[in-house]
Amino acid sequence: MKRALISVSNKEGIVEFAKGLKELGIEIISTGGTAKILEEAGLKIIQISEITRFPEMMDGRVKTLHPNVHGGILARRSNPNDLKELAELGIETIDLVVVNLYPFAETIAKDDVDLDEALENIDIGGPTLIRAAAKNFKDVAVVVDQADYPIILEELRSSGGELSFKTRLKLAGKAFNHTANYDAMIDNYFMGLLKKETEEMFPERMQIRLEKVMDLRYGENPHQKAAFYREIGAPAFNSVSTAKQLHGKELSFNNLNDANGALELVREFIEPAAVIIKHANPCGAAVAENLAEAYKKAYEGDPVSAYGSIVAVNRPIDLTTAKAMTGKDKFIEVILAPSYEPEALTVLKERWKNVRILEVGKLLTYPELPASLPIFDLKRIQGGLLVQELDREDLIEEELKVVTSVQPEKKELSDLRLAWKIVKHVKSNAIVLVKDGALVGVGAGQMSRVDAMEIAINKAGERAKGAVAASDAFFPFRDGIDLAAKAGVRAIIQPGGSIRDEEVIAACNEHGIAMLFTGMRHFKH
Ligand code: 93A
Repeated sequence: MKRALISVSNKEGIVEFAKGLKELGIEIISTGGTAKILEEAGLKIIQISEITRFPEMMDGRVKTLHPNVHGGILARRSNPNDLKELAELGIETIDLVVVNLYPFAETIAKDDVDLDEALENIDIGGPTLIRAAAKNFKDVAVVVDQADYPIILEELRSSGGELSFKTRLKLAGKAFNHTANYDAMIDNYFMGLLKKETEEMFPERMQIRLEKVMDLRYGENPHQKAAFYREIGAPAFNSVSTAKQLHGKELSFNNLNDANGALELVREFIEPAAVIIKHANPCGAAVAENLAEAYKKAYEGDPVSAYGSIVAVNRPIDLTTAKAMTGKDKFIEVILAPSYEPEALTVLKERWKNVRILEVGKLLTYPELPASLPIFDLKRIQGGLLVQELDREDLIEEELKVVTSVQPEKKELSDLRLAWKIVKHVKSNAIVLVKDGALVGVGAGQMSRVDAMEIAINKAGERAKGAVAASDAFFPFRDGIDLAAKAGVRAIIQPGGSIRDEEVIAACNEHGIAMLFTGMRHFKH
């Protein structure tokens, strides 16, 4: 390796890297801003204009786009003709290309960005350098990620200035992935502009691009290989993908899925709330005046199922809450909270060596999530993904109607609202029973609604008396209502819209149950 071309927007770590290259006897060619930084650090470099014999033009729009550069990168070292042409034209080979691109993502993430600023931040020369070097990876190495600087230096030092075929191939793959993502981001931005013009929800080429975060030990089952990918360019707000792990074993595939379910449910609440998740469905959920109380009420929802659960809360965990969580016979797999008071964290860590403790930062509630971009909900099917907007709707007050002659009491009304928030996060067909601000029974993922009702009632046991129920979609028959009445349920909230609504409402009036229609269903499959 004799010559490197360095042209980077993000200049972090570049001086040390360039120094390392120089020590190995590698010459450095560089563009305007990068050259300045390197020279200031006392490194002797070759200006790009000395290579192109052209000044950088039009505010740098054209600086490296030149045959003297690209010939030097693209020449096949094993092809005598390529080398002869280079010699005749007085072009020297370039063996290492170090580039990171104009910060397009950061630019368009700003609130007040205008089109011209966005366009100026579309890098043309950079991707061209990267793609040329990656194409010719048999002879040239390309570095696009500053995290690779130390690794590259290490290998160069130990090998006497060469990089292995495998390293070059790996770098080249990463490089093409990088430019592909970069272009996809630009496409998304343009499609977003077009969307504003046409008001189309999902423009034709809206791209979902994923970037690997890490390999997972295994998938849903130990014989399935798996990895965790992050959606590139997704609106940034606190979620499982951005959470910081403070303690415990590595998160598993199922942990991540359940943790996501827990966080998305607890995001619903404004008052202190705790939710307990098993297999992506809630088995406990409660609101109270303080977090410790909310946790205790959530736990009482179904203490048996809470063993080995995922717990999420929407307030910093204090000592009292931590103590309540770590009681005898309790076992929690994952805890998610905006933050932890130091002594609470100690209690949790000491109780379980392996519990995964995640800090998610202040939780945004559904109405606070960024409204301008769609937040996607992705569902896997074989060979593809189903893409929809996230279901972030709560009750629409104008749509909410009492349809029975029986009116709900004030306390029932607040439980009904709570039940409606919870049922949205339960797999369909879903029925939940709520009493005194806490979930007391769940029927999840059933093929018939009446079965879901029966399971919810059985779970609630005695507590069904005086409880309220929520159903994620309409009741097709009155059978579910009859069961609820027998168990002592006082009020029901559901979307309505069945051809048998009349019959269902009549059943409620007969039993003295109040019924509310929301006009919106919350299927979750
Ligand atoms: O405007 S460009 O698309 N035209 C070019 O010819 C070109 N060559 C490199 N941008 C170009 N670059 C980019 O400049 C690199 O990708 C890098 O991000 C940046 C480094 O510029 P400087 O060294 O002047 O800070």
